[in-house]
Parts: sequence; C-alpha cells; structure tokens
Amino acid sequence: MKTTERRPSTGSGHGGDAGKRRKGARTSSGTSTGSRTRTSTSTATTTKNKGPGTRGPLPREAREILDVLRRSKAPVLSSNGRLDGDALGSELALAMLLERLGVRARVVNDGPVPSSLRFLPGIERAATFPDGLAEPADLLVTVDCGARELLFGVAEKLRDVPIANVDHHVGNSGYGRWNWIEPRAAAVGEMVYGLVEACGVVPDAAMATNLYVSLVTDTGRFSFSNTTERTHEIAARLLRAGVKPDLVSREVYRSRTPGQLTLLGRTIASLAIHAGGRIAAARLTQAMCRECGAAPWDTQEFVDVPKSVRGAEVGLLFRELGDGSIKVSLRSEGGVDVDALARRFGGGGHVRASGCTLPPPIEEAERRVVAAAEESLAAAGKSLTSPPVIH
Ligand SMILES: [Mn+2]
Repeated sequence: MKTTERRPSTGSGHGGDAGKRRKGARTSSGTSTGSRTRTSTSTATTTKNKGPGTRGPLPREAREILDVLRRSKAPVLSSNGRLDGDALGSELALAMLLERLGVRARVVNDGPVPSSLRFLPGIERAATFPDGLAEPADLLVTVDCGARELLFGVAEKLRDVPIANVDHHVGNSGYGRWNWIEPRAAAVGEMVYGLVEACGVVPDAAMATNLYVSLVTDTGRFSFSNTTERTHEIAARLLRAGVKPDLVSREVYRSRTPGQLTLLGRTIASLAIHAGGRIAAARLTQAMCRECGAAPWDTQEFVDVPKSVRGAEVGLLFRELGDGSIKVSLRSEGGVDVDALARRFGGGGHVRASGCTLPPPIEEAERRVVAAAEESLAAAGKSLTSPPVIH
C-alpha cells in the first residue's frame, strides 16, 4: 500500500477525535503486517484520482460486494453508532440503490440520529437499535465504520451474520468477510456513488441529496485536503440530479438554536494562547452547557475555534464530559505530530488530528497537555516565546 498520496482518513472516532477526515492521516498502519485490509488495486497503484465516481470498472472488491448485495435477501445496513452525515447519507443512498435493484434493505444503527440530519430523505427508515432487527438478516453491510465494535449492539446482535465492509478509514481493520476500503475516497458517499454509476442507475433527488450530504460533511464543506476534483465532479452530477445545496446547508449548518450559538460564543471567549502564539486552546465545560441550555452538536465546529487562530500550530479543545473527565481534541496545522502527543495521555488518532481523555479538573488537564505540546514544539526547534512568522 502506498503511503504517499493517501487521502486523509481516520480510524474510528471512538476514544479519539478520529471521526473527521483531516489532513495528514496516519500512514504507518498501512505498512503493518498481518491481516491488512486490502485497498483496491486501482487506487493503490495509481496516483491519479481514479476510483469510484469516475466512469470505469469498479475495483474487484467493490464488484464482489455488489454481487453479494444483489444476492442478499435480508441485508441490514449499519455504521458507527456515532452517526454523522457520511454514515447516514451513505446508508440511505445505498438502501435506495438496493431498492432500485430489487433488494429491500433495513438501516439500523446503535446511536441517535443527530438533529441536523433528520431532514435526510428516507431518514424514517433508519431504525435505532434494538429496533429493526426482529426479523433475521443474511448480510450486514457496514459503511463508514472503521472497527466492528463501533457498531455496538448491532454487532452483538448480528454476530453470526457475514459482514460486507465498505469504508474509507485508513485504519480499518478489515473485519468483514468482504472488505472494500478506499482510503483515498473523501467520503464513503463517493464509493456508494461509484456503485450507483456502475449499476447504471440515475440517482433521483432523494438519493443524490443523501450522497451530497455525505460529501459536504466529510470534506468540511469541500474545504479539507481530502477534497478532490472527483469530489467536485460527483457533487456536480448530484446537483444535476436535483440536490438543493442551499437547503442542505441550511439544515446541516444553519439550524442552530440561540443557546447553541451562545455556547459557541462562550467557547470562543475561552480562547487561550500559549507558546508565543503557536498553541491555541479553548474550553467547553458542563457549566457552560447548562448556562446556555445547549449541548455541543458537533465537536468539529468547536475544534475549529482554536484551529482558526492565525499562526497557531497546535489547536486544542478541552471538553468536560458528563462524567467529569476531560476529552481533549488535538489538531495540528504545522509539523507537530498530535498523534504522538495524544498517545502520551493514552489517546491517539492521526498526525494532524487526534484525541485523548484526561482526569479532571479541566485546568490541570489543560496545563499538562499544553506543557506536552510545548515540549513537542521545542523538540522541533520552535521558539516558545517569539511569535510565529505570519505572512
Ligand atoms: Mn466518512
């Protein structure tokens, strides 16, 4: 597996902040030995942006999975219980594709549907575990799920059902009987789009909207480094199929309550700058949530606060969880390896995006992680007092 040119991708979002596609995903896992997940040869052997979404033959793994899907009588589609736009959008679009092929699929997840995604066409068919599993299943199709245990109850309940694993996380363990892993895909929605095209199906507006939400959320509104020409090409075709980008944007990004925005404002106000401007840290406490009558809806939007400080090479979000522990989200905009940094505290993730959890109080957690980040900067020869050069 080549480690250059790899699209950012992450492991599961569980325990780390790895649920977001970020720049510079950890690549070392691709060279480990043992039961490595195969990536499709079409993407592993070319540096061009070929792959699902461009016309052309599907990789062998994808064709196998398509065959398995077509033959299945009672497939269940599922994803990481921490549902996001890619997970749900890909599931619903795949369910719609299967319907067009004459296969009735169920969608079952062990996690709630975020309020910002309740507008997705067909969302009423997404059941929440343990609903939806009364009837037997003959195939479990997982999308956007880096590890089997992230299926939570669904994995337990369907433990004897063969798995077809469709994912773009570079750290995917290949837990399926069939595995189609495309680390270069910006979103699993790109992969599902490849299946749609290979089947000669023209997406309707409902299917296209689900796929578009998958792309727009996993690329940070087409802004992360995983955004490719192909992402935009697919998006263009989805618009042609009837997607209303303004409606999607309003539902996903412009539907905050005043309390939620106040909470974001409080987080911005908490910003602290360290190491001459190279480290930015923000806080999100339970008291702030109580006072604003809101809960964080998407960690990403809060991590963007310290990450947006010009010149900051390390962005840190300290979030007090309900049990009092402190969840730290680490982002690197420079040369600091925040995977290594998070590992010092029992966490991990990727070179540019990682997470770890520390005991309370939040002040002590912040002091320890900032000190470790300063050590990393010093080790990289960076000054901790003079401001970074800003052009
Ligand atoms: Mn994804």
